Amino acid sequence: MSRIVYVLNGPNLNLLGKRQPAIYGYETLADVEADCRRTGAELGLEIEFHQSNAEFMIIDWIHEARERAAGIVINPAAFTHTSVAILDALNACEFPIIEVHISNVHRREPFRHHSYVSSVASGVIAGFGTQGYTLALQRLARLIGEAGKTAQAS
Ligand code: CA2
Repeated sequence: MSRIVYVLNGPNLNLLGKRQPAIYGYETLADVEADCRRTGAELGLEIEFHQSNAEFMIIDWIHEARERAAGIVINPAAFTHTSVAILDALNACEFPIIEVHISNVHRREPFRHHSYVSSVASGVIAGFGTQGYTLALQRLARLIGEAGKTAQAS
């Protein structure tokens, strides 16, 4: 069974650590990637880490993950609140999906309170800073492990 996990990041997250540290902290996206790779190694997961400002790139990575991965951690950034296309792509996946937001979106502007992605996510993490990514990987490892056990038992 696959142990590949895609960690996908939406628009402007390439600016992490370089602007608005009061909201998003001081860690850069490269730091987040290193954290994910370290945690992934501890959990026996192979990490495919990507960021794009283009919606179609994120959709293409979801399609790729659908063919070869065991799960997705996704911070769709602003596409969270706008993209039916990303929701449709995620709906075609049969593995667990964890939605991550660095900030607590529910404490921010009302337009950030609705997420298209949450309806297809196994779980949502918001407001834990960049630590949310490693928490999401820990949960995903548990869910993937459980799926593996069920498959073996049946
Ligand atoms: O809290 C999150 O992780 C968000 O997904 C971040 C998105 C925002 O649109 C969502 O509502 C919540 C924005 C990502 C932009 O990241 C920046 C980082 C540093 C400087 C500027 C933007």
